[in-house]
Amino acid sequence: MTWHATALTLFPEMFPGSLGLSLAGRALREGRWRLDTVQIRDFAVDKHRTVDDTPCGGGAGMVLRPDVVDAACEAALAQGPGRPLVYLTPRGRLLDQALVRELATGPGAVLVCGRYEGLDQRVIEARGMREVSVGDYVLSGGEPAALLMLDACVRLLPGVMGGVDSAEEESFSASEAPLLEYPHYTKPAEWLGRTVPEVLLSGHHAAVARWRREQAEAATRERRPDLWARREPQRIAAAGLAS
Ligand code: 6GU
Repeated sequence: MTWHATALTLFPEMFPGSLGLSLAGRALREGRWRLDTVQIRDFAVDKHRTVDDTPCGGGAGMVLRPDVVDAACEAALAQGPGRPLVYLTPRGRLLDQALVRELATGPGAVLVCGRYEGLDQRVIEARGMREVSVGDYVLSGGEPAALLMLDACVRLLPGVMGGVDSAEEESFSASEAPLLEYPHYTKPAEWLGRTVPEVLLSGHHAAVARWRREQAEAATRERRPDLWARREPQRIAAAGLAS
């Protein structure tokens, strides 16, 4: 079955957006995945097509009504049942490659995009939505987060990344405590007085591999001490076994 995404949104014109111009867009046109949108406003019940209301208890902003969002979810799932509902919210668990892999290997996802202050908590619970954030910063809506998540999932689908083994070698693919990637260089060998590291021109494959590993470790230690700390225990355990 084709991997099937449905975006639930007040702004369906945002899909596929710039994804349509890239690898993911080509794969979409080739039928390697399917993308639908559901306009939440179509499920409003009153003549003004109201989707939101003021927060109970007071405060700023507006909250999307649970009955309206629930009806939109029902319509999305009718197009493809059995898919997880993912609510994009800064309150969610952080998106990581493990979750991307899990979603990409499943049947697809319904991506619920909030605007305003968000969704009424009751529809999140009643529908068993998985709450996911794409980082510790605030977007004006869930749509850019949904597009980001789609990009990350779609590139893992069979036949999307043209036979490249880069999907395996990259940061965050293989192990649970990955390293950042080593830096990359191409021609010319000198540019604006900056040279390509000597070892990369040496033809010495083992030396290149060693240099890249050192660079990856240094970058991870300096830029992502959180990732480095997660892999330190592994290394110690491995050294202990070796001795
Ligand atoms: Cl998923 N939505 C919004 N509105 N802001 C975010 C986010 C999601 N993830 C990080 N910031």
